[in-house]
Amino acid sequence: MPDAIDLNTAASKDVTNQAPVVGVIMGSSSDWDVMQHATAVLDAFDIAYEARVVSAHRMPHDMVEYGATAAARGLRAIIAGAGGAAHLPGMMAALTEVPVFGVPVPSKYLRGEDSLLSIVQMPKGVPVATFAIGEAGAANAALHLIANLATTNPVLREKLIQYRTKQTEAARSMKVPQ
Ligand code: RP5
Repeated sequence: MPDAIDLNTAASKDVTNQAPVVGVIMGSSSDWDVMQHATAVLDAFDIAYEARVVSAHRMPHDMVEYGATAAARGLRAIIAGAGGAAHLPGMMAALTEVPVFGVPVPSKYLRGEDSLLSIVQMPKGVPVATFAIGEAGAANAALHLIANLATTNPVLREKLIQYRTKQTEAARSMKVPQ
């Protein structure tokens, strides 16, 4: 797991001295419990990222600025998580040509079905690659992004194959509880 960080007090988390290639953004620090499953995968694959709160509704001008500068700052992908009226991934996709991977965060009353539908139902022409609600979606967004980067990066491809092989071995060694 990555270091625990307080996104209320930390404007951003930059994991290495390298320029980030992935932006992990979320609508609230309350999304971090879920979104840290994306950054844990990026940590495991040594991908330089930044993690920030960029609320579509509470800080819309910051969101516009983030999207407008994402490509020029060298971001190759953005993982955006939000819950409820989850406009952040879609708005980010509208603001930049950098590919956006959307993670529906479980919400208090509708358990994230609202988040999922808000993120997945994009109008034609402005895509958000949308993943499962919650932790699996966050981790899989990062893994899918890595699979894309690995198509042109043999070192990353080898790491991804090793990761998948370990997963297969773990599944094969599973026993049904007696
Ligand atoms: C959304 O509202 C956030 O993405 C979060 O999932 C949800 C609730 O935010 P908080 O009230 O917990 O800050 O914008």
